[in-house]
Amino acid sequence: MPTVAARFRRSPLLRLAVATLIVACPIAHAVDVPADAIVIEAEDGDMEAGVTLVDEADASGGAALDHERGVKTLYDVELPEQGDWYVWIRIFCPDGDRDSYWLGMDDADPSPAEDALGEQAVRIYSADGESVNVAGQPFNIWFWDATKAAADPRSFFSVKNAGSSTLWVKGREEGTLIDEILLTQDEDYNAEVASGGGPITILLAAEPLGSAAVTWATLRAE
Ligand SMILES: [Ca+2]
Repeated sequence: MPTVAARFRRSPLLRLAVATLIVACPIAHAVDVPADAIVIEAEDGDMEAGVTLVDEADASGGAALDHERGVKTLYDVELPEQGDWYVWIRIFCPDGDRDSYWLGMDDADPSPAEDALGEQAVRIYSADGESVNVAGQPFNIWFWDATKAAADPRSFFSVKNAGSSTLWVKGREEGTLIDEILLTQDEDYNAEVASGGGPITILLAAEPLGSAAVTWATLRAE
């Protein structure tokens, strides 16, 4: 009795069928990320009232979040090093009135900082030339962003102490969707270019808080 693998090797038709299936399914492709990258599903955080879970086929995990203005989702992150952690988010912006988010981290200094309804945060919004998939300002398309205007400095948190910290997303313009968050100390890493705007696969099922953050280095070591 030939094994399934042997049958597979012997059958060009079966191989073609499987290849077609793989191409046909919207499986997130492997994306290069820095070894220290921490990838977080937006919907795996601790959501305050006023956060809406949105079913979204093009989002990682099939879901994204919408936030009323001033409402937060919180994430427990374990940062192995102090220093500057750059933050990227995968967002969907319907128009210029719904195209921004604030992000902050407790016990860390955001840069560039601004007031987010009483707390210091970075503001990330869609701007010309930020998506690799469309010219002009990216509306109605998922893309990764780390800045205000495309040429502005990338947003980061200056973290004083390694260890457990609370990262948060705060709604600024309701109707802007957020899918994933990525943290890395690699200033040169560009999540939009690396992913082509697509989701970055999360290989481990994340659980709300405590284990929401999974480092790529950890995954690769397993
Ligand atoms: Ca998601």
